[in-house]
Amino acid sequence: MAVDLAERTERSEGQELRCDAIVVGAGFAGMYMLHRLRGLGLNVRVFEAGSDVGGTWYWNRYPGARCDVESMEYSYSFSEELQQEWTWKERYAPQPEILAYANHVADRFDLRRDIAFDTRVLSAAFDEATDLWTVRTDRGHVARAPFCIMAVGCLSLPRMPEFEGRDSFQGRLYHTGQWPKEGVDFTGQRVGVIGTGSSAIQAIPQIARQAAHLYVFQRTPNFSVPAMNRPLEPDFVADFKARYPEVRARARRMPAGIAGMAIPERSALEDDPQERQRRFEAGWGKGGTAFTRIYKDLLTDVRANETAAEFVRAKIRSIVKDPAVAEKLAPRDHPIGTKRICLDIDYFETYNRDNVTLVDVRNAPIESITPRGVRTAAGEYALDAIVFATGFDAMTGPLLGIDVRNGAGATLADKWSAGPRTYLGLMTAGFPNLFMITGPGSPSVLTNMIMSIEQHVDWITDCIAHLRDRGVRRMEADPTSEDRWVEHVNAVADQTLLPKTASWYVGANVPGKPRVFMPYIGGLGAYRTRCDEVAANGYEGFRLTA
Ligand code: N01
Repeated sequence: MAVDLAERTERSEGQELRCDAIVVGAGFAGMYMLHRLRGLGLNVRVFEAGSDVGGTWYWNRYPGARCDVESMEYSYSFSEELQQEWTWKERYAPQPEILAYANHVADRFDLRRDIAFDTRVLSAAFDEATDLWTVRTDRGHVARAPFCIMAVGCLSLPRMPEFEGRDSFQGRLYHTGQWPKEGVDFTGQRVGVIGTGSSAIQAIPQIARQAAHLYVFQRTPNFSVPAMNRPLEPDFVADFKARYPEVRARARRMPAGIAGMAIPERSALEDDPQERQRRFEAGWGKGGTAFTRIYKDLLTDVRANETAAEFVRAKIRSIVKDPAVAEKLAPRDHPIGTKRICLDIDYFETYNRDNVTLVDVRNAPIESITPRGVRTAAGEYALDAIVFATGFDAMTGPLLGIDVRNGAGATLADKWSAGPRTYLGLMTAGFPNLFMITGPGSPSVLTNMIMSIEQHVDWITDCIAHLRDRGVRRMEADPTSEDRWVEHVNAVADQTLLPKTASWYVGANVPGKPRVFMPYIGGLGAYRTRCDEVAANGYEGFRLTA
């Protein structure tokens, strides 16, 4: 591997690029970063592993893929013209529509000319003598720039469990996060889906409609609430668009970066059971992730949480006709909302179909993949296709998948061996001029990602302008500020029920990954205020070297 890279790098000596900033990734973060840095007059180079823009929405093309933040809010706010000219069709946009939007943005702002597609960044190394980052790609590019910005996404490194015999399977294997561009036709096939996270819960009802038979291999049942998706009425869209300036201003200050998500004031324990039932019914009927925000203490008090959890379990029992299947689908191992709550369209209803079988792989685990299908402790299931809906090495995975080294040759992987350490999720001490967009320690995955992305990109752009105007060559996080921030991130998380649950938020889904609650749960509004204060105080907590 190393020899191969060295050869390719040598061959590409002539292609060495010198620019002002390198951006890794052309999803929503990389695209907006490019646009903003161009605005500063910088010469920017973006490297993207996919063949086109879109990031998450480029790769996750599985049937049923849809965003769980409402479309009117899950879109860029930086351009009034853009938000007026684009018209979302449904409450929750499906993946093809979001990808079309990403393409529209790329065309409208002429982004592609600075993006190298089909190009994976392999390494990034800082040189103390020149204050330059050198980035190498799998296509032999060697690019140097004073700034390197990681826009690699939080859920972009798919995770495939190492089942014995995986390569022996004679049928087709898919991962939801690397879905074939041309789509997949499951008509007449026996299909197995491994996993019951957000991706599976969206894909299962769609696959069940096509397949001859669908086997769902479930290890842990998940809480899901109905999306209550619907087409958007033209009047609603027009009114929303007219109010965009105030909606966006509110969203920027809200904890989840969503204007329409109210901050609850009541405790679930203040209401009697009838009133709670009424409120949960109303939330269920409305649909959406706001279900866990019906009461202020659902994510902080186990007893309050249990009232919502039991409401959902009762719903599952009322939807799923076979009581034994309903019981298996009812989550009991974690408080509701401490794993990312799922939104579905007919998920539980799907288990009433004759061609769907729920296979419990908690009690009878998957032992191997065989040439014919999946073997569990209870027997073998013959399959034509297996869909891995097994998630991602979240947040740190995409960053550590790149060999990032500082001037002393120390790697980011070493620095983060006990878990990620950042200051504000924007930089990590010892790695100057390396920025992360929605990095660990920032609100990121707990918020409307596009709002969080815009906040980071705007902050980084202002920061780079500040450094340039003052002739600062090097900026890095101060280790003490970083320690304090990491403590703060943990302290805020510990006030909630989330860190105790074995979720991808804490790295529990990847064997051997350090157990650290990675995102910042203090809310986007409060976080934005902190970032703005830091900048206003001359980038307090960072070391700036002229
Ligand atoms: O992945 P996941 P995902 N044997 O990690 C199972 C976002 N997203 O792709 O819980 C058997 O949640 C695993 O079981 P267990 C969203 O933030 C958003 O679904 O470890 N099973 C679990 O059931 C989401 O949270 C949207 O016991 C195994 C599943 O695989 C995040 O992406 C849509 C296994 C993985 O679930 C990730 O979601 C989709 C094994 N060895 C995704 N290994 C929307 O916006 C893993 N599993 C709507």
